[in-house]
Amino acid sequence: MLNYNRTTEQWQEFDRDHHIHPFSDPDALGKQGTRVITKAEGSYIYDSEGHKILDGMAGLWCVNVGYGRKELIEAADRQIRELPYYNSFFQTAHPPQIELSRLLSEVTPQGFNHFFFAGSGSEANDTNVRLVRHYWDIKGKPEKATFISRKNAYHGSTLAATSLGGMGYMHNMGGKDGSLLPGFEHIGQPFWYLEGGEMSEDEFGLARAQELEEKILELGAENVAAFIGEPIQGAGGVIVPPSTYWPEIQRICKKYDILLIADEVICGFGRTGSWFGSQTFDIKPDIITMAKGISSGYIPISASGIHDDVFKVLNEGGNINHGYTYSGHPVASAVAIANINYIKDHGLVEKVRDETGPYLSAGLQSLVDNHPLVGEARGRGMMAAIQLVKDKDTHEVYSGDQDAAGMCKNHCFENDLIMRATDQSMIISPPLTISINEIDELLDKAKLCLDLTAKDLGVL
Ligand code: PXG
Repeated sequence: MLNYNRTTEQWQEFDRDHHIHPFSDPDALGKQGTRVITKAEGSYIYDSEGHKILDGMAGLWCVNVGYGRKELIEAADRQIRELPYYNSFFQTAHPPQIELSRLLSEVTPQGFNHFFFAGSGSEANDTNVRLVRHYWDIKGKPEKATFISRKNAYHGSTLAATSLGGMGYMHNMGGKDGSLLPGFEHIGQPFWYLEGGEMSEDEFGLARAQELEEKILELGAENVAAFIGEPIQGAGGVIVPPSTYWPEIQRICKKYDILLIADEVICGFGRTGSWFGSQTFDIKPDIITMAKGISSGYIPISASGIHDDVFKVLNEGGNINHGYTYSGHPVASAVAIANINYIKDHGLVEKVRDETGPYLSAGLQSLVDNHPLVGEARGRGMMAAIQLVKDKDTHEVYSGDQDAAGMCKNHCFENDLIMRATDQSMIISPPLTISINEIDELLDKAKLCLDLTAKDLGVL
């Protein structure tokens, strides 16, 4: 039995001595000590010192239904007793994975009726790479194998997902481009506020989308398999593309016969005020990557949604030589079903679209209007970023020792609010169940931490 009664110091010591953390410097973290999170309820997490912390990040963009929902807990409990594991490799299946596939065909956009399961967003994107290459091979075009993505995109941390992603520091782990596979190319991101220069937002959206056409022509359309993009880039800093961007991407993919993959790992399951970000931006993808909100992070599971037009080809292509021990795991599938039903039964997508999304957005806009550090607030629904700037007119950001976002993140930590720093943006992505009162608390605390940061920087 796990001993829950250790002291914070003991947890920190064992953590330092035995645990390697993701995306962290082990030596620096060991010296700093970790914050030990022991329980959670609703929109709040609690640490081993008894602090009650408002979770403005829903874990890691994933706890869409909030913590402690008995429907999900009971689904796991029942399924682990009934059938804790069985595979679906050798002509077998089980009720949870079958039912989850059916339910996903109901909530995903029209034309998505087939789903391949994995354990994480990264594995789902690896699956996409393999299925897309298989698709083109079946169609007699095996040379159509290169993937185009964007700089500063995040698609996961396996080798293929790292390569799909556009994070230079990830590519360079293991030496220059040491983690970048051949066959993966990257174009500019549609980040108008910091990269738009003299262009209008609409002009810039078109220009960045047209980089796809230039890249396809450079590589030869006969060599390009697919374009992948998050409807709104999440980990990259909640980058909302100009309205001209996605229609142009769509046009180009169609013109050159390139598949379009929408990575909905963050945007999916209500976060942008639609079931999927593709619906918010009217994107018509061929493949959808789903994870995180599919089970609200209660248990690991992900899925690749395959459009009928693509599935028809795969269905005629013989064996799919791909799969994971935990593809469509029964307990994970049962929790995902309970989670999707919870989102439906509580009208969370509509709540985000009509009530809490506009409320959060108005609150953030008032920071833009009134706070010296806030240059822009961007986002949709329950997914937002506050852009910190040194100069609101030129959009110049702080740099070097004046790491405004790093300072702000530390103040949030001390004031029991989880708000992430990405470059010079503060990220907000709370549970979709967050109440209006809790949003007020989030905004009040955010303002307090921005004020403290402004004081540190000598601008207040
Ligand atoms: N696609 C997207 C769009 C993601 O945001 C993944 C794929 C990979 O999912 P897995 O389950 O393999 O982690 C993600 C994950 C951050 C951060 O710092 C974001 C993610 C993961 C870790 C850190 O914002 N997103």
